[in-house]
Amino acid sequence: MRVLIAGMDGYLGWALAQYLTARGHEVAGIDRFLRREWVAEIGSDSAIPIYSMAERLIAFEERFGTRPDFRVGDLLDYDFVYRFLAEFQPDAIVHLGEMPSAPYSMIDAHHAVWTQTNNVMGTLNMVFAMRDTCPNAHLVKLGTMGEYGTPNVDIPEGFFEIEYRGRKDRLPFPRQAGSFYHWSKVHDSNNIMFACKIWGLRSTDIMQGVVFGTQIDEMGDDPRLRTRLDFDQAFGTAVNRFCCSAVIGHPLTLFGRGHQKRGFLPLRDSMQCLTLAIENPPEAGEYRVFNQFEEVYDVTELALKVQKVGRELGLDVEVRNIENPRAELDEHYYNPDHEHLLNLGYQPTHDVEAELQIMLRDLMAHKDRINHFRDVLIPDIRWDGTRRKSAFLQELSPAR
Ligand code: USQ
Repeated sequence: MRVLIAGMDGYLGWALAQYLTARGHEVAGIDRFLRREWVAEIGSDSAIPIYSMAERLIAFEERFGTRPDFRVGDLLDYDFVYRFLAEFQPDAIVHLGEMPSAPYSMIDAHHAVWTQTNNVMGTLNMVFAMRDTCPNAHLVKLGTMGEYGTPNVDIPEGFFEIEYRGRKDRLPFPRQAGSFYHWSKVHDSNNIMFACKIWGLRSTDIMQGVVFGTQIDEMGDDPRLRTRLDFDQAFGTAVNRFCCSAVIGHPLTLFGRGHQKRGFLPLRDSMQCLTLAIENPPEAGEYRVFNQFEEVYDVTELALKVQKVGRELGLDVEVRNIENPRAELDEHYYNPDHEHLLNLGYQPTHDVEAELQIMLRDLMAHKDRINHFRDVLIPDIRWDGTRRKSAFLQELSPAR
């Protein structure tokens, strides 16, 4: 299939380009390299060194015998999106090209407005360009499990049957996102659902959990094929942060009581699931929702697993609860469905500890690099709009 990846330079996009090419798909890519700029703005860098796109593409061709048709461009530039879609005529578009950080969107008005403008307008440009150039293509849109929030009832995959005042309907399950970033994904979902309804487009909206992992097998040993791995307070996800902390002897930071439950999945499972969605498109006019995660874990449970695996590798790993900079429940019910991908053949990686061991070994090779940026492990972006650190955080990093 001809697959266009928007956001090909990112954590998922660069891995997906390799995973799909290795399976015989023809890949094209778009990126404006904003992720590199955002992480630099936070004062950090990827723990795993990453190369320029020019160097990446040379390595790609050496390994796979072909390279993606890659263009530097902005999804907010409608003419650019229109022209590229018209020319490439994709069978599937994987839209990963959004600002992905909840804390970044909560810094101030500027960051919140920017996040929603970038994410919502980029997706609108994408669906309009699809309508006018490749209406039969399949839009695989990266949403987030965070769209649902943490309701005190089970979470279905997008829709649920409801009986209200004696009448029944199948309606979108209520969304209760927890940051302006997560709300941008809700707005995208609504716009895509509407575009499918009125224009007959087809889309899979992926409600993905929190991803962790440093590599997939397709990358081999070539450092130029490795994907980025962030650990700063904004762009680092929980387990990736825990592993980087473990490597440099920084306490693993559990926010609040640390009993937030989320769906987590290794990077290699994310690749498998996205590929299953691409290879099994919905009908024309169908908008379907997949909840994409391997299993639900409590963040403390994962921190303790990192501690255990770290100790086996000789690391001195401390786990500490700190004041939660976010406004979220840290003790709650959480039971989302995730049948759709399993029905398509998803085989989850159940050995989380083996994955953590690979991660810790990979990251131990970059200990000095992580240590250099260690201050970014400490969260000071708070949901109440202030940027201050608690006494405990001052003790960890008095310099900031
Ligand atoms: N957490 C800690 N300590 C940390 C970092 C996070 O306890 O050092 C907690 C957070 O408070 C939260 C949970 O771990 O309750 C997950 O936090 P996260 O930063 O790993 O994930 P989140 O902000 O929810 O966002 C990430 C990705 C985002 C994606 C989302 C999927 O950055 O793009 O949409 O995971 S989900 O969480 O299912 O909404």
